[in-house]
Amino acid sequence: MSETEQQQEWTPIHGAPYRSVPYRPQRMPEAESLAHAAELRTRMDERRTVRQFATDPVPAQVVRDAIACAATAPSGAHQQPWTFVLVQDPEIRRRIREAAEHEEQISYDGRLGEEWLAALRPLGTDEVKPHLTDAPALIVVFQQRYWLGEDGTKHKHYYVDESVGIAVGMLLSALHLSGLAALIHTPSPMRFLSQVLGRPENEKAFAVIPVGYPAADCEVPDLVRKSLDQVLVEV
Ligand code: IYR
Repeated sequence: MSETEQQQEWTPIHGAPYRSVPYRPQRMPEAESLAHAAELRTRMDERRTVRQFATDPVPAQVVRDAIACAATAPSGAHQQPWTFVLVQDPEIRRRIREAAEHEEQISYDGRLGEEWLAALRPLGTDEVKPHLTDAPALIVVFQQRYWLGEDGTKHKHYYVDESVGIAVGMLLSALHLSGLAALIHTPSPMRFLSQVLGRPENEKAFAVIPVGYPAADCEVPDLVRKSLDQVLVEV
């Protein structure tokens, strides 16, 4: 067990009462808090979704640490209903790309519908997905819809979409703040990911996240983010 991992192993004991422990983080002085918040806001605004990746390797431990950050996310009933599969093997990335492009071809040929295709046009996306093989790492995120007990009993998980969505948000933030670029890719349907990666039946693919450095000639759409005034209502 590495130093960064917790000493105590989590086990799925359903219904066990929680033991409370004191939580007394030192209160941050206001000036420090304001400075951190302003800096973080600037850093986060620099994040861009990247679709053109350099093939250079990334430090795997940075990705593992980002996944560990994601796994600190809050979750419904603290069920932590996520599995992150880190794929670096080029042959498996090739198989994922092949299957994703097969599905995307059908989607872009009309399965998405004209309204959806029109919404995507400004982004310039299509069925060709070089990022799946160019990026040196893929994180395939699975939701655990339920927990399968040793006796085969299914234990339902709650707020799985919300929990995994929050974890993925934290993952994207951690990757960005650690200097890596990422793309949240949602090939649809995603069943092929369970097959290629041999995941159990309680897991459902949620997203594929290529991770790497932007290509030397990377370009991103000239997007405008909503201003704070447009997204914040104060009452
Ligand atoms: N899954 C497709 C389509 C797609 C959908 C949305 I919403 C996007 O923001 C981008 C793409 C694809 O990955 O191309």
